[in-house]
Formats: sequence, C-alpha cells, structure tokens
Amino acid sequence: MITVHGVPLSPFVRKVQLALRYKGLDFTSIPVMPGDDSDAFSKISPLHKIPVLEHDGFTTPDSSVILRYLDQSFPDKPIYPSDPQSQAKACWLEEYGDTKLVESAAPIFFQRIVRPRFFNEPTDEALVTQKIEVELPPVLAYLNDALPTDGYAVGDHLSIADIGIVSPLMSARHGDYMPDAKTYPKLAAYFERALASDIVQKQLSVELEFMGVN
Ligand SMILES: N[C@@H](CCC(=O)N[C@@H](CS)C(=O)NCC(=O)O)C(=O)O
Repeated sequence: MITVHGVPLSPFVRKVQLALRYKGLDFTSIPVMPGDDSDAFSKISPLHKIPVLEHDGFTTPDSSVILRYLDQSFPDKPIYPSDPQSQAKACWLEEYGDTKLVESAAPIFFQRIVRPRFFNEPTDEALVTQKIEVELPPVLAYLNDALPTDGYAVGDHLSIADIGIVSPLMSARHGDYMPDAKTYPKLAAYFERALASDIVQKQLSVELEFMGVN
C-alpha cells in the first residue's frame, strides 16, 4: 500500500503524485501541511518538509529520493532514461525545476492563492511583480532553449525532467500565470501538451477540489 504524506498543492508533493499516476499506481493521501513539526511527522520527515512516501511500512522523505525509489520498486513505465547522458540531462532538468523554477514560480501561487484563501492575508503584489518581471524570465528562457520543439523534455517518453518542470509551472498556473507563447514558444507549447495529458488533468482536478474550486 502506498501513502503520500503532504498536501497536493506543494510542487514537491505534486511530483510524487504525477509519478504515481503515470505508473498507474494506486495511492492514498494524507494532507500534511508544510513545516508540520509534530512528533509523529518529525519521525518520518526530520526536516519537517513534505512529501513523505510510505510504502508497505517503509517511509522516505524528499521528492527526488521518492521518485528514484518508485522507479526502482515499480520499473514498469520507467521515469529515468536508461542511457547515461539522457539520464544526466533529465536529472539536471529535474534539479533545475526543483530549485530555480520552484523559487521563481511557486511564490506566485503562494501569494495569489494560499495567502488570501487559506491564511486570510493580502497578496504581496510587489513580490509577485518581482517574480514575474525579474526572476522568472531568465529561468523560462533557459527552459525554452533546453526543450525540444515537440514531445517530451528528454527522450521519447515522460521522465523525471517533465515531472520536475511541469509541477512548478502548474503552481504558477494556479496563480494565474502562464508562460507567454510569443516569448517562450517551445516552453508554452510543451506546457500546453502536458496540461492536455490524462495524468495532469487528473492531478489538476484533485488540486482544484482541494482548493474548493470544483
Ligand atoms: N527537497 C525537498 C523539498 C520539499 C519542500 O521544500 N517542501 C516544502 C513544501 S512545498 C516544505 O515542506 N516546506 C516546509 C519547511 O521548509 O519547513 C523535496 O524535493 O521533497
């Protein structure tokens, strides 16, 4: 039995849920909030971060560690490219998604949705403007250059690169921000293809329901 600890709106929890959906694995979800420092959660997540994966009594934190564990435990529909250079490229794009892209995209969602809707606090508009006008453009430009004109980020099927890039873009989309198709044509088309896929559609419906939008 597989359980994902963490709210689905976290870009890191979303990575895990997308991978599970891609592999067709059933899972249950416990909506732990980020920073939970209860004794029970601290035992399975010493940094108090989400996600944590629980599989038949075994637990591990960290989305990247979880994705590798899942791919080794459930090798059907692999999410790691097999040849070393493609794998290195996919791991790098996942890392870039986890760092630069999350840092510049996820705060748009946090400021525009989480603060007003969940904490009854105002959006910091200056911070949103800084993210959209200053921090995001070079990150999106880099990804636009790195992506192919069609298909997946690396190779001919979905990989950790796609999961790592698409997840933070979904956070930005919740915050009403989409990459501009004129400025970032390859990235915008890539994200539209991802949004049309069954696994992203399913994930989106779960997240909208969690936000009370559906
Ligand atoms: N490297 C971790 C990062 C996880 C992470 O930063 N999660 C955030 C939520 S999006 C969190 O739990 N933050 C709480 C905290 O830092 O106390 C991963 O890939 O899982």
